[in-house]
Amino acid sequence: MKRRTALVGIGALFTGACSKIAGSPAGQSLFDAAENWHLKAHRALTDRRALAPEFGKSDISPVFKGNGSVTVVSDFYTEQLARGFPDWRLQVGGLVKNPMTLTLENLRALPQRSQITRHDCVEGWSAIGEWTGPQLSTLLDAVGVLPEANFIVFRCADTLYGKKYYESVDMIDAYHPQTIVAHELNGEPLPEKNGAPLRMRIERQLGYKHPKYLTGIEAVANLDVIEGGKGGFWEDNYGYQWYAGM
Ligand SMILES: Nc1nc2c(c(=O)[nH]1)N[C@H]1C(S)=C(S)[C@@H](COP(=O)(O)O)O[C@H]1N2
Ligand SMILES: [Mo]
Repeated sequence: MKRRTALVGIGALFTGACSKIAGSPAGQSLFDAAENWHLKAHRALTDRRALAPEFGKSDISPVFKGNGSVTVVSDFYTEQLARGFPDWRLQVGGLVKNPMTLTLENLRALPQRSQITRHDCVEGWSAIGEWTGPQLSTLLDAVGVLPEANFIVFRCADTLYGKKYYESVDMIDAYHPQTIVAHELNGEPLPEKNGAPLRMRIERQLGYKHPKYLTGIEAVANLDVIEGGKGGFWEDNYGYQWYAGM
């Protein structure tokens, strides 16, 4: 986290984070948009590094529904799902010193974090589940994110309504302690509908910011050159806010 978060004290967080985003063309349009009362108010009123609430085992929802894509339509996926994903690879690259390609075994060998959290979907449902996996900060520290990088983009294997799913967050959420690359839900390998074999958990954000079927993690300077330019599938195609912090 550590590196970036350590650079900014609580006082500097507001100006530091804002000037970084405002410096990029995508960031500028984000700031111009009417939506940004939410981002600005949220940053002014809350410490974005605070933890999302965590719950007890008895709070875990009996069913954690699948939403959006509930599988990946490809022969590779079907075959890998049947075999426990031996050939699934997570690429970690972009603006980094040492890009890496990781297997599930590699990810399981890292220090793990488990957290029982509530997932809130904008469509009006919530579910509580226990997620386990390495912190994203561990991976980012391992590859060495370059100072030019302002955002982390998440690549997914699925398409939804004919478009590739992807998402992105800023460095505050990327290095947040509850931002993990989850490979387990409730102590079992991720179910197909919930994003097997890998999905992000970014607990201070709404449901659509938690990409499933994860294949890549990419450090970038600007979001305007990625896919539709607004930082995510819902943002590009359906006008959702990029900043969905809670
Ligand atoms: N790759 C991918 N990730 C995704 C989606 C999707 O369709 N594809 N849907 C999003 C939405 S809107 C929600 S609410 C959650 C749903 O997660 P769940 O299926 O585990 O309930 O995943 C998010 N991540
Ligand atoms: Mo959602």
